[in-house]
Amino acid sequence: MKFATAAIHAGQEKEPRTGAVIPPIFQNSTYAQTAPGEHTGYEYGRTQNPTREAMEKNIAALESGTHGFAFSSGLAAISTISQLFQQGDHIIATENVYGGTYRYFTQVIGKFGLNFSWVDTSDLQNIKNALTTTTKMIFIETPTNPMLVLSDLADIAIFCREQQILLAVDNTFLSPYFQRPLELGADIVVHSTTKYLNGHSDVIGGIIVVKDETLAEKFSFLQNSVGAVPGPFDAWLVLRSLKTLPLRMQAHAKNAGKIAAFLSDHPAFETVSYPDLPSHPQYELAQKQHRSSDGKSGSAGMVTCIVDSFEKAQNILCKLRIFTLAESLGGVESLVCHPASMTHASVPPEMRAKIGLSDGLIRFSVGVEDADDLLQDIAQALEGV
Ligand code: P1T
Repeated sequence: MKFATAAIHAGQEKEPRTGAVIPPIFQNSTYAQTAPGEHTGYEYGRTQNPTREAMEKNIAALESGTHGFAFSSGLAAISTISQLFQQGDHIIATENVYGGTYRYFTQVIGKFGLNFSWVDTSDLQNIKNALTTTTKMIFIETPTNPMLVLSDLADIAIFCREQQILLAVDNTFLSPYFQRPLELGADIVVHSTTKYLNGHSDVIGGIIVVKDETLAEKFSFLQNSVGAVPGPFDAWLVLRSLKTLPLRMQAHAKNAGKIAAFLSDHPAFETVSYPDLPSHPQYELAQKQHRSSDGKSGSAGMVTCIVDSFEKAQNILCKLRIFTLAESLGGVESLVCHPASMTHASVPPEMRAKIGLSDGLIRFSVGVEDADDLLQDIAQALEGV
């Protein structure tokens, strides 16, 4: 099945009693048993839910995986990955990740004896230098939030295979429409489904996808044992949204390309970053790695730019009208954010300085509105800057 067909049909069967075309919301916590231990395969809502299962199977198919495990947030999914490990284990992570991921790794699970090395994973040599005898996983975010730095997944996957360590990839910024890490050799893909997968800014959720039976067993055990599962209605909303993922991703990329080009022509900015701009230092890698399954390249809707002061950034952020100043991304409506004070406020200033996340950095999540309206909105916010 091709991607656009899988987005609409994978994991979904007509409901057997009525023939309902769309899987119903099974809003129940438990299932009747005919005798102790004799049941339909469904015992308890934390362990199994048919609506959640349909959504998990659908995303697993889109990511070229075999098993999906849904969670109540992206961070709940990321925290479940960390529970594969034990005290003394070492993880190499991309130095620029979402602020909440950094906070969880450093301030929560780091206290329980997991050790982290934060490196610029865009250069494989940095990963090699950080490797120790206790390294168990490399955790990559690509493109990074918000600096849009890429890591070469195929190269890193070869290294991980050689060293027999796991490769986990946060694929939130591109969605499986533009990047499928499992096809490039990764072991684990994780998403905040809050973003492009749901795409309508009305759900908080997360998912892990794998294609290895042993990892699938471990995540099935952890999902049930830890219990950070989404409710059926949230699972259903994501499933509904996935049907239009290809259409939305193409529209995000088209609009973002126009906005990135407009911003890069404007003198107000020190830098403008978008992986599909030829000026992006990893443009070639983006062309290779960010590909839909039918061969179209594209880099979704995240664009960042830097002005030389916080005051200038604030001025622009507050003047925008169609772009709403808010955390989050990946919805049909355009958002804008000031990462230093919002999404990455929990990253220490020294680390923000190291990765180039300055107070003048503005992050756009370009939605699917009419591009002319978005460009006009930005143009009026830039008047006098
Ligand atoms: O918010 P939650 O569903 O828990 O997802 C966390 C998360 C994980 N990974 C990436 C790459 C993310 O961007 C996020 C959440 N990010 C934002 C809320 C944001 O505005 O950047």
